[in-house]
Amino acid sequence: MRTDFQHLLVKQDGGALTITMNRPEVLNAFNDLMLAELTEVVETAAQDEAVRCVVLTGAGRAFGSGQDLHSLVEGRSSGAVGSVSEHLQKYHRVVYAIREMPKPVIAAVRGVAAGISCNIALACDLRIVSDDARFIEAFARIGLVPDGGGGYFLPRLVGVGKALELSMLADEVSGPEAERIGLVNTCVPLEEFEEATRALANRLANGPTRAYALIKKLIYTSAESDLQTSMRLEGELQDMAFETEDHQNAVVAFLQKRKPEYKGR
Ligand code: T3D
Repeated sequence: MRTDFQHLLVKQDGGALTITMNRPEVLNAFNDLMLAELTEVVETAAQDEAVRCVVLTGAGRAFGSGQDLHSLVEGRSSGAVGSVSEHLQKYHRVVYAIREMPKPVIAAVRGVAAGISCNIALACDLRIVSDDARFIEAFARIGLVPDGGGGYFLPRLVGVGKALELSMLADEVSGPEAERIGLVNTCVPLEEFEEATRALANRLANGPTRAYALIKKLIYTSAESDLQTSMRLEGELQDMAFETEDHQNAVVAFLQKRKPEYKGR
């Protein structure tokens, strides 16, 4: 995997790949290049067996401030951009890549996550945040609707009523409040954030990767289906999980009263 990106820092530590969006002077707002680079690295990571967990984070004091509004205005005035919905397809590609990634993707959020950056964090499988995190569905502030999958993720995470409130009022949600309402999994003090993120990523990167891929499929599909469909799928996926080396070794390890070592196979 190449690592010489202009707006991303990409670092692999064991099986954990950390992607850092790196435009801190604009709080990691997305321009077209950063979006294209992020898409490339996420799609490459999906295929790379050496990557067993992905962490998405931001450089400096923020996770991300959404679409770069300078680029948006420049694009509009030069007539270079087509319709917004065409532009959004580029964001959708990265959202799909995260959801379809056959391994866990963690959003590690410190500081602000606004607009489409917030919704890309919501597309990830797990969210760990610092207590200085601020989530803002900023769209209504500039007369827009939540995009990048926000209209899909929000009601599923926090319920319809809260989703409407966050989208219409576009007020900030702090890290502790985000944990309380289920928008994120864990909120930790800022001074513990890096270490807690590393520990979570290492734990997942050393886990049963193929089972995690099947779990993603089961949970995301079940959220959209009835009990019968879910249990049918559960059977198909469990057949696959039974065949994995990690499952077979973990059962032997249990019987031998030792800790299993997962290889991701
Ligand atoms: O075509 C399409 O794809 C449409 C899709 C749209 C999707 C979206 O994401 S729409 C939402 C876009 N984002 C926003 O509306 C958020 C704009 N930013 C803010 O409201 C605030 O900056 C924050 C609440 C995020 C953070 O506030 P604060 O006080 O912590 O920081 P700041 O001072 O406002 O920002 C620091 C710098 O970053 C500042 O630059 P300066 O003055 O130091 O030179 C600011 O202009 C810049 N910045 C922040 N957000 C953006 C940005 N520059 C460009 N684009 C931004 N989104």
